[in-house]
Amino acid sequence: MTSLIWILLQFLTRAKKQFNEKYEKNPKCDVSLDEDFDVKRTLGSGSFGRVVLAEYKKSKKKKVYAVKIMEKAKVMKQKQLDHTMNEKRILASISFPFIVKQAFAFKDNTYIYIALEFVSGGEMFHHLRNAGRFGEMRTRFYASQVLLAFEYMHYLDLIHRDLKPENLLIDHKGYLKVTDFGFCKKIKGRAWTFCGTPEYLAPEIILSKGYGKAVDWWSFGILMFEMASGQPPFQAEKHIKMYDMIVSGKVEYPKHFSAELKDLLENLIQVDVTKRYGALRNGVQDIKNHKFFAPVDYIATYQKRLEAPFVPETKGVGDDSNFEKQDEEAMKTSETCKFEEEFKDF
Ligand code: ISQ
Repeated sequence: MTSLIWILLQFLTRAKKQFNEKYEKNPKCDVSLDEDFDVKRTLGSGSFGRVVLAEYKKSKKKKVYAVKIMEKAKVMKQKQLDHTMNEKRILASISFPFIVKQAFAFKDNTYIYIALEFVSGGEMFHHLRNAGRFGEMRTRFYASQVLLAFEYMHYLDLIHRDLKPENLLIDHKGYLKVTDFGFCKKIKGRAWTFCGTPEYLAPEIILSKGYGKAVDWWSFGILMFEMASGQPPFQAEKHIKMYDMIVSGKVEYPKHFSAELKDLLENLIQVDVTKRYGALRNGVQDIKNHKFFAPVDYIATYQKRLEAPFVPETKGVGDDSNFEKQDEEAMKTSETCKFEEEFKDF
């Protein structure tokens, strides 16, 4: 074994031990939205609820967070109780430069809250649509960070299951943070739940087979395709049609893709799981050592020592100008605690 691989294994072994210790503890925070935060505005919303920018009132230096707010009644109605508990517990235990950090998790009578570090550069989705597509150097810069984040997560037995440009934030230095752990799960064997985003679903999920970490490498291939071309490879108005295209695995590669990028994607967007890169005997090494990633210095990337190909414009702590305006919604209040038993461990 070369010494670099040995150092990597030592790093991952220690990271796994630290993660598991925190994961078993599942500690509680004694904070509340009204007492401790000054809510500024909504940054984004989805079926789960919304994310607001909020200033933490109890610190001397100005500190802002992106607070994810989920209504307990909605979580229950959408059968997302287990997913929500997973999200909070995993985010509280995880620590990696390219994964968003959780500062607090708390609840009140109506809602549950996850306060995350505020990542000021905005969603990759927004920058990708503005640029049309990213060049291969920029695609490689972002992909190498997702690659390291997934290597770390998979070693900890975590699958993310919802990789897409909307769930990648760009920080003030131009580096990425993976966010939205709503479908993330700690799992040793197989998973069976149908979840994710249609364009990014692996064929084995669509075909209701038991599936594993390889689904993240499929979506990693879709993400790289979308970054380098501006569009995901499988698109159709009706989901059922899109699913047919996905399970057929026929991909048209743009002429401008380099031979290296095309070769890598042919091995990631691979319907046969026994042939898909990331899921073979050498695991993630087949991807890290692929020709497309040959220019990447993974240590310098991990240490954020490389100059980013694009640095978002940000003007100081709490500048939210990289996030589009959203409709604001009034908060509900309740005299009684909703679903107290169901959320007791949150
Ligand atoms: C962190 N910073 C800005 C926006 C965010 C949206 C969702 C999750 C975390 C975030």
